[in-house]
Amino acid sequence: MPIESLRLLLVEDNDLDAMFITRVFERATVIDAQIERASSLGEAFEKLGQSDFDIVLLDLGLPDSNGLQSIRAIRERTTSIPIVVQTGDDRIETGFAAIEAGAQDFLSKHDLKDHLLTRLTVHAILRQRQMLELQEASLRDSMTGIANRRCCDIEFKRRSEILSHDGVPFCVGIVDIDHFKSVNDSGGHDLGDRVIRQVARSLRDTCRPKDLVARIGGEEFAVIFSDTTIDELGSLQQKHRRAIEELESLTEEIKVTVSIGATCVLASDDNRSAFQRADSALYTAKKAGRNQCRI
Ligand code: GH3
Ligand code: MG
Ligand code: MG
Ligand code: MG
Ligand code: MG
Repeated sequence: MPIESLRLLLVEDNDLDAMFITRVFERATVIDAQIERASSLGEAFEKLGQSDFDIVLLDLGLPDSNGLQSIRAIRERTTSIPIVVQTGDDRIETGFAAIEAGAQDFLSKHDLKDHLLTRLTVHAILRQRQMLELQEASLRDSMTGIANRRCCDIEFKRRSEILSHDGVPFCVGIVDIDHFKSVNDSGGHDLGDRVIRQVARSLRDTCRPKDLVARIGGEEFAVIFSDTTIDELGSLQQKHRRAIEELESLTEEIKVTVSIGATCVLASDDNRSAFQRADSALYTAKKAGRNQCRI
């Protein structure tokens, strides 16, 4: 993963030290660092409140704080930013104490030149990766691995904007497993969970690459049919319904089917109004006997 730019908060009271570090980054070609300098812990707090940083490079001797106090004080404010400590004290114990206080790494001032760039870049890359993983996890349903409601809301908003700016139509559907309570009742909760995962997989495998399938409730899923008109909607719904009807049964007694209600989204719709229409269509499909689709 390339680091295009590194936002570094340099907390250093010594002008010469600060200049040296700034120059190391200016000369570097692999990384484009934006450095903000704070000369005291107080100033560092101000800057941390004002902008986002990828990393903090912290001098342990500051006019308004000293040693491990600085690390603890920063950690109280933010847990996610990596702190790399630089110290003139070469004893390994000092480094370990810094880690214990909440820093990610420590560098001796005596060999800063050799290690500064690589170590800071590595910490910044690790942090970016962690943030990406967190972001991805926040959009996924942990039980099925497909998108969750939050992801569905974001995609709905995106498609709505494309609809109003460029007139590209789209549709939404709600898929609900039929008589799911009886699956739980007869086969237990674990079997119920397996059925939910099986249905999620089928929906995901049946949808087109441009569509989104999300789990929005216990045994309820949403499909966002991108770039789709009402004329195409019926056959797309049926494709999903049939794929699930044809799934291999997990047990002999249980035949899994779903009902699907869908609607074409209007420019005047918001998330709620569109899904309410899909939900009424779903209700009609249930009342008509289940294992059916309605628009
Ligand atoms: P209908 O055909 O009308 O949809 O009937 P139904 O039984 O599927 O509908 P209902 O909404 O009454 O029941 C849904 C059940 O799903 C109730 C709840 O206990 C169960 N459920 C919800 N989330 C989960 C889950 O994550 N795992 C399992 N195993 N069951 C769940
Ligand atoms: Mg210093
Ligand atoms: Mg100092
Ligand atoms: Mg339901
Ligand atoms: Mg149901």
